[in-house]
Amino acid sequence: MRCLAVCQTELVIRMLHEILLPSFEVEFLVESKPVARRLHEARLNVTAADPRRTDTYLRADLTPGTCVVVEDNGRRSLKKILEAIRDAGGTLVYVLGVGISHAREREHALKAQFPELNYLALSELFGGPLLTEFSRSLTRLRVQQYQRFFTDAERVLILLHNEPDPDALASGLALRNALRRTRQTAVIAALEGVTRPENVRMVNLLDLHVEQITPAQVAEYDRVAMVDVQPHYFGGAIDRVDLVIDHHPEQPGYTAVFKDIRPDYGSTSTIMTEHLRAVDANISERTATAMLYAIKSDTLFFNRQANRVDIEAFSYLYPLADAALIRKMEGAEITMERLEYVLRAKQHGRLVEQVFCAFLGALPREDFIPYVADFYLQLENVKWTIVAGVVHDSLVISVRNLGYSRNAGEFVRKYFADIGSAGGHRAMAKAVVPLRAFRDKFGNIQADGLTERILTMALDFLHEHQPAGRLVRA
Ligand SMILES: [Mn+2]
Repeated sequence: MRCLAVCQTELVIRMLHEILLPSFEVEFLVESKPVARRLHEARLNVTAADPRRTDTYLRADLTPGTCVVVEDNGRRSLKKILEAIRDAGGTLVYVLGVGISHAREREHALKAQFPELNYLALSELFGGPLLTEFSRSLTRLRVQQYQRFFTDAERVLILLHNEPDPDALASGLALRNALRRTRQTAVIAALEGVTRPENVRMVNLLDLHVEQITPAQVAEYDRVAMVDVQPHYFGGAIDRVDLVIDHHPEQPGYTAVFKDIRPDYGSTSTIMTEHLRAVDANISERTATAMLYAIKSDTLFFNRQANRVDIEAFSYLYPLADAALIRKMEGAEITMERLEYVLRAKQHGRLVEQVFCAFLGALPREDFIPYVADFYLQLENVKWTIVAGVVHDSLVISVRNLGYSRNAGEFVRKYFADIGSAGGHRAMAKAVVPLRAFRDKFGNIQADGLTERILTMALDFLHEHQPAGRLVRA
């Protein structure tokens, strides 16, 4: 393809020459004769001519298929140049903003007159990769610091939250990799082990080991790290931690020697991918597979709370991972007993204004509740799901939405933060409330009235900021 570049700045010309040359036939058009001479001596294909004149382009054999790049350094003559190009039949026009502080306004002003042109700001083209590089150096510094801090420890503990999920398991594995340790020298553990079917399946397929320990045993380790969780989660049971890496909102009230908390990340595995990349660590197929699966499952395959960094980590890990194994792990989601609760929700649930609400009664395990909430969110006409059930003596409530309506975390905090634990993100949230506290606040509601009561709360909440009838619409 042919490319005609209308430029004034030597640096821009040399840069375009370097970038475009292998794939384009590039010709430069400059106004200044001395610049043209210098570039000509450097063996660039350059012509000196007046860029504001139509015949300049006619002489240059401009066709509609020629890609024209015009440097914009803020000079007034730009419009004259663009007019001349248009009059000579040029259609593929790219304006390259160099040192333009209000690039978007500039673009709007130009497009009013030349709707076809494309505007690219040099700062935007370079900004992304440059910032990524710089933040990678920052991350590298951080990782090297904690690597050093952990280096002389004999026994390291990597502590996960109870019932470790794929993200916790993968992050634990990744941290052990970053610390360059083995199963013997860095123990991955939790206070309560893995029981949910998909987590069990991941543990088996990837041959992971999660040790179950007591809070007292934490003292037996020289260094303690937590991933995918922060100390407040353990309710004071663990009073010392050296390193915390997590993507949940930062909690106050604890000190750690090193912290890397990034609540805008979709998973802790995304943070760990950046850590490993920053120090050029070798990522084994097993670790890559675990992390890829974790990013997929924590972001519901990018359906909730995912951003550019998660997608970036995903594409970095993808070639390193075993995709077939991931498909196998995912197959474990559906089990007969889970289907029982899906059916129960169908019988007792209500769907009003795209909000699905169901009370499942007493349950032997908590994981049925978020499972059912996720399940019904897949339905065509559902934008919010709120599923509750009683586990031991607590009411557990899972909230999901499609992420573009009101905040699920705000909903549970508004009604339940004063009587239990309540928190979460925009698109997913959870509350755990002792039954007695729930009854004290909301009255002695019987099982059949509970679905209705919670549904009313949800609709009240959603109506607060939006007129009725226009609820949660995409
Ligand atoms: Mn997570």
